[in-house]
Amino acid sequence: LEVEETYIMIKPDGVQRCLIGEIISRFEKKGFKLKGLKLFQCPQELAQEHYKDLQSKPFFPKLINYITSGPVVCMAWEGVGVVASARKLIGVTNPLNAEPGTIRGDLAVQTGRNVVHGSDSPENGKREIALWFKEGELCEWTPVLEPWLTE
Ligand code: YYY
Ligand code: MG
Repeated sequence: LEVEETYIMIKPDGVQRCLIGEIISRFEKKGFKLKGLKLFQCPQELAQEHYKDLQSKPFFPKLINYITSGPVVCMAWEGVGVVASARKLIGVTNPLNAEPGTIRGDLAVQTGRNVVHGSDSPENGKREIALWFKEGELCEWTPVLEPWLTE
């Protein structure tokens, strides 16, 4: 397993529902390293670029409206196997099918309001972090807890 980066985003419903702290704390407690964090009003064009693979889907316009309907919280997280692990913490796309204990399983009821995004591959992790963060917005740092999380 390799050190990877993933783009995690609290969607506008998560922000409006006051779930920012709850969601961030799940990744923080797990032991991944936070490298970037901001509250951000996403412009239409960025939402379209982020979800460009879903362009032809019938729900695409609704998805773009949802993601741009209020501020989101953008995060970059780093760790060994972080991409797949974060997807497990998040749970499957439809919150009704998401396992209890996952973010979507615990905190959401509909696919169109599933509170959080996570990159689906290390390549997309890199692509999405580059898309949502500017240079100088990411931090390289060594958490003091590192020796207690990794050997
Ligand atoms: O990666 P993940 O967010 O779990 O699902 P995707 O298949 O990438 O879809 C992105 C996003 O699109 C999903 O989180 C909600 C929305 N969506 C939808 O509104 N209706 C669907 N049938 C499928 C996805
Ligand atoms: Mg996806």
